[in-house]
Amino acid sequence: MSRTVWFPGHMAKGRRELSELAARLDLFIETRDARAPASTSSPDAAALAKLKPVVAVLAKKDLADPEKTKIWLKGRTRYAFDLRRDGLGPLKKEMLRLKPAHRELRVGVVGIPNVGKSMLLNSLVGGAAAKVGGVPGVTRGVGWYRGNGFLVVDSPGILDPRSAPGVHLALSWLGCARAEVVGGYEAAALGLISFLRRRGLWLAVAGVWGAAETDEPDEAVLDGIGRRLGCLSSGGAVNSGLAARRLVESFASGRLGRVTLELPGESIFD
Ligand SMILES: Nc1nc2c(ncn2[C@@H]2O[C@H](COP(=O)(O)OP(=O)(O)OP(=O)(O)O)[C@@H](O)[C@H]2O)c(=O)[nH]1
Ligand SMILES: [Mg+2]
Repeated sequence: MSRTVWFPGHMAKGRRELSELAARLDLFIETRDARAPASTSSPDAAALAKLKPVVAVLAKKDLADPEKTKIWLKGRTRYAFDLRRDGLGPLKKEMLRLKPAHRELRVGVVGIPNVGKSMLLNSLVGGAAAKVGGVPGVTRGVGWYRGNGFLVVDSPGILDPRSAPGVHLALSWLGCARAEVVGGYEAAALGLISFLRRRGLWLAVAGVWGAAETDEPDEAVLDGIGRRLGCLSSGGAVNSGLAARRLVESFASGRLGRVTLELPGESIFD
């Protein structure tokens, strides 16, 4: 079994707590990243779905390709939100139609790290109740919050330590897994450059930085980016580690444009 170097104790504990909590909840909301709705699905969703209904929600819609999001919404996924701007009206309506087992409806928000679980929870309860942050691993344990007519449980992002290394590579481009899980920023950046070039998306992304069409190897492309961005060591050579970090972090935060990595039935690593 391949294990990532990043499956900290809080993930193992969160996983145990969630399955124990399931008996006290009416519904799970599984948050995913709209840029890769299949690869960012929760490793626990199938097991939780045997216990309680699970509704999948795509967050970060504003960072995804709008045409591709439309395709995803034609399938089983019904909700996509820019959690920084959109209200959650239709989702709340669906929740409140359910008959709660207790006095109030109890909902658990689950998903992998950094997909927007805490932000979705804050939007549901209407306030900055749960801590939100741009790096994976912000929420460390389960916590209950009160909304208008329901209780919501926030939970820590959980990765599957047994996922194929390729899955973690793609997650590192979206900020859902730390770069060190896949061997550092250079490995993450070279994987990203290779993927985007294979899919004909590289210029759409790196064009913002003035990148041009080339048949050079990926390492030389990263070098070119480093030079353009002024990521230089004291001797004037390109600091490729720094360039790699700038590329991965800029892509993850959406500063390089709206890109969706996969369509239904398609694998990032085909
Ligand atoms: N652009 C954009 N950013 C979002 C959206 N939803 C969340 N974010 C950002 O994504 C980052 C992660 O959000 P969180 O709500 O902390 O994510 P989480 O899933 O709770 O993360 P962990 O607790 O670390 O597992 C933050 O920087 C948010 O501002 C969205 O719809 N659009
Ligand atoms: Mg959180």
